[in-house]
Amino acid sequence: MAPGLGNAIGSIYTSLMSGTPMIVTAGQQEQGHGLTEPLLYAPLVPIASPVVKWATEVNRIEDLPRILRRAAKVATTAPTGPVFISLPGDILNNEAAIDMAAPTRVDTAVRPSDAALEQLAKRLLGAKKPVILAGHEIATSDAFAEATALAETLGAPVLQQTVAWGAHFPSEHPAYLGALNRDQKNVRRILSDYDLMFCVGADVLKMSVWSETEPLPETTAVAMVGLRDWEMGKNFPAEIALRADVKETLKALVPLLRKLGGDALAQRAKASLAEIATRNWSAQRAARKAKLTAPASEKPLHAEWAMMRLVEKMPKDAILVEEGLTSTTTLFNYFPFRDRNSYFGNVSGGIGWGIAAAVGVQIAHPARRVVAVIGDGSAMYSITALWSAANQKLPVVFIIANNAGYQILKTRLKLFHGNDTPIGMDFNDPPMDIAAIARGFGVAAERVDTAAGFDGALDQALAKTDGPSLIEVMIKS
Ligand SMILES: Cc1ncc(C[n+]2csc(CCOP(=O)(O)OP(=O)(O)O)c2C)c(N)n1
Ligand SMILES: [Mg+2]
Repeated sequence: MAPGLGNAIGSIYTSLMSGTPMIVTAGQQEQGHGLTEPLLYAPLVPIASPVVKWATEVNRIEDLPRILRRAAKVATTAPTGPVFISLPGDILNNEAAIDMAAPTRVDTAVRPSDAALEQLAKRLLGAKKPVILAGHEIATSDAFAEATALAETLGAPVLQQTVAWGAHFPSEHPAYLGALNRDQKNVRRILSDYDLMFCVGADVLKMSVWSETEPLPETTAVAMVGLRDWEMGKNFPAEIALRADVKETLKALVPLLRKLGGDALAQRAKASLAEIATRNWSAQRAARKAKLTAPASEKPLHAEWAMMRLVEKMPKDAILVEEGLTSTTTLFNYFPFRDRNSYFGNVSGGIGWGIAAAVGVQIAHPARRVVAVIGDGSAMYSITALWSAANQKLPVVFIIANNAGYQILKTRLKLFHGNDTPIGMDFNDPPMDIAAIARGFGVAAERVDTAAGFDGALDQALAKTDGPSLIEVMIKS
């Protein structure tokens, strides 16, 4: 129905951005009945169209096999994404003997031609100072090993793409410097050190807020490989753009680089990696940790300390789901991406994703622990998913960072407009008791506001495996 689909649009928008191969269905009024404009009616296909790869309505039950097979093929073919099928009531109530026919899957694990690979290899070897931009296709094509081999072979530093919504490169690898942020000036300053940016399955400098500054310096050339040609040259011209699978390409490219580069490349790469190691992600983490002191009696807690402690206490193979906004900016200085499923973040910026996402990730990875860190404001958009976690007895540990408001909006209002009197962005009248809300959904929950309280609650939550726990941690903005 139209209002139901409307409610789902924010989530479908997010799945379009993450390329989630998904078939979304919605029931529709019976064909003909819709014409009378009953309650809950509006044409569904035009509502869904802007946020899916393909949207259609079933008009005859005999068309179902063709439509379902096509929907599955479209959703799973790179670039993957959601599709939508509207199901009128008369179709849902109809019956027919149907042959579902056989599925079609398009194999996109392709590599570039030999000539294109050689051109790319020579361009990379000819660069004075190349940098690798690691994107989400490294995760989706399962190419951590190939991507680290590329960085080691070239001796090039690795930056994660500006919307770092997944684990796209192992943080503790010596070549890893961290993620680029979405501050155009900052990104431009960082990239101005490099004469070539090799984008590996990455979005090219996707930003949030307008700025007069272009994030790509004119002196940084772009080479790209990945399955999404829409991204190539979309905003910045790419000198080399290869539509191909990241893993297959790197498997062929790395040996070619070694062959063409020989001993000289090996020497240069070794020296370069040693230099990068002095300022890489691990070095930054050590320096940061050394400066951080435990806030013995401070209330509420500093977000950075809470994030550092959380990472210390999380099991090594735990999966982090994150929608913490201002409370989690420092989390990524401590939490290392170890494998491609170790982290899931909000790709679209549409808040309300986190609690529901944690439920989905825990169902997808029953053998691993899911720890979800979510802002108080964001939590309110899909708070009902706590009930689903309880209903499914999922051992998710939810950490709700309560700073009593939409802190990021307050910060931006001040930063961009000099306005220090935000309206409607505080949750202090009355204050929200999120632990009580969670208990109302059947989730074991506790509020903490001290370091010792946070430690104790975390130990208890991690020890509980028969259902979800929630820790509401009071955070200083
Ligand atoms: C669906 C949706 N509605 C509104 C917004 C605008 N918005 C962006 S951040 C934010 C507040 C987030 O608050 P919270 O989760 O408490 O994090 P904090 O900023 O306090 O760290 C809002 C309302 C959005 N991005 N998506
Ligand atoms: Mg908040």
